[in-house]
Amino acid sequence: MHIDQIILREIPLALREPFRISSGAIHERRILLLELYDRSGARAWSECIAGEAPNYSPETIDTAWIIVEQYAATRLLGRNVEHPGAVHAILERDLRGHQMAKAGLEMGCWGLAATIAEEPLGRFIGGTRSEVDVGISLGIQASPEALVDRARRAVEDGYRKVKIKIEPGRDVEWVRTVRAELGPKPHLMADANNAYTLDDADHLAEFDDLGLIMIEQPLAWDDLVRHAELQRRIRTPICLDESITSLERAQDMVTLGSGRIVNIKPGRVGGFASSIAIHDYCQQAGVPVWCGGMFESGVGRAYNVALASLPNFTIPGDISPSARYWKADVVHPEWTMHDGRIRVPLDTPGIGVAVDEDRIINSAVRTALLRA
Ligand code: OSB
Ligand code: MG
Repeated sequence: MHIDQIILREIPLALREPFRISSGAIHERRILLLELYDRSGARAWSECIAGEAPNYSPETIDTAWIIVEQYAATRLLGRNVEHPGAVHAILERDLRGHQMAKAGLEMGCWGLAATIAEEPLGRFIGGTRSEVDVGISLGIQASPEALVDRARRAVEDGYRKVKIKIEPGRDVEWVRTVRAELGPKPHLMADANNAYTLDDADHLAEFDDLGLIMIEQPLAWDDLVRHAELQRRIRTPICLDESITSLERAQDMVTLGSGRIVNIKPGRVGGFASSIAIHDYCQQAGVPVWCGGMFESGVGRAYNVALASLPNFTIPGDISPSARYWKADVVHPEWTMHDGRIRVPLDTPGIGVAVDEDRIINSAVRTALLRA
């Protein structure tokens, strides 16, 4: 692989409905897409998941743009890279943090390598599934009744897991209402996005009789030690999202007992090599993993679907179909769900979907062309 050009583009993508989590709301995504060109003429699209504001991680689309443009892309341009598995180390050396910026490039290299190898991305990385189980992430609603209504519709639509965003004042009682209305069967979980402290441990323990499959990231975004203390005080398994930014943090989670499940978002951990390493480590440690989402366009979703085809992704991912997010996605075919599953594209080499290039070029609000 020999990348000689990378194009960055930002496009606006309006959400069908606003999405609110404990740390902020979004109405429209600013999507950062990358296009990588190999010297052979092969090309691949990828996506950087950084958000609009630094309320999930310290990164934003604007910081990611600067890091890719000024520091990271030059390390790959004009350089011969034997295998995409080597890219993570190239980008890590003396470039601290900025996992999302690095991951946009790193994952693009995997997409490009799979394209050149004429293999579907899922198979190229060792995926074994031909379908992945789908969950939905429900933002904080206006009332418990509205939440019950959304959750009921999700179950009727076939989603295999319903994740409920929570915050103080909209937590145990709201989830209890959903459980009471929907019965014991649906797989329910809660995601707090750091809204609590250890002082809330007794309150969080009230989730224990609601049969949740997990509670995601109740405490601070970079914490492991307090999560370990909390896990000793509640029975509901803790799943870490924000806190897991590398293989080492996943190992620390297991060593400290900070959680029992890992949400892997490839963008959050620096890309596919790191995601696969976390997957493999968790598999041998007996820790289930699932693929999280960041309201990606269909391009980022292609990478999540491929990743989730690895064998230890045993819990349904936040990989909903295109229509859950957008009026029209930027890929063809759009991602669709059948019986609560999304098919892993195995007939097409590379990321498995075609990108609507005209629409992306015409709607780009900024573009940067980077050359060797
Ligand atoms: O915590 O998982 C999260 C979206 C934005 C920021 C953080 C999170 C989320 C989601 C979205 O839950 C899941 C999806 O993409 O469907
Ligand atoms: Mg989360």
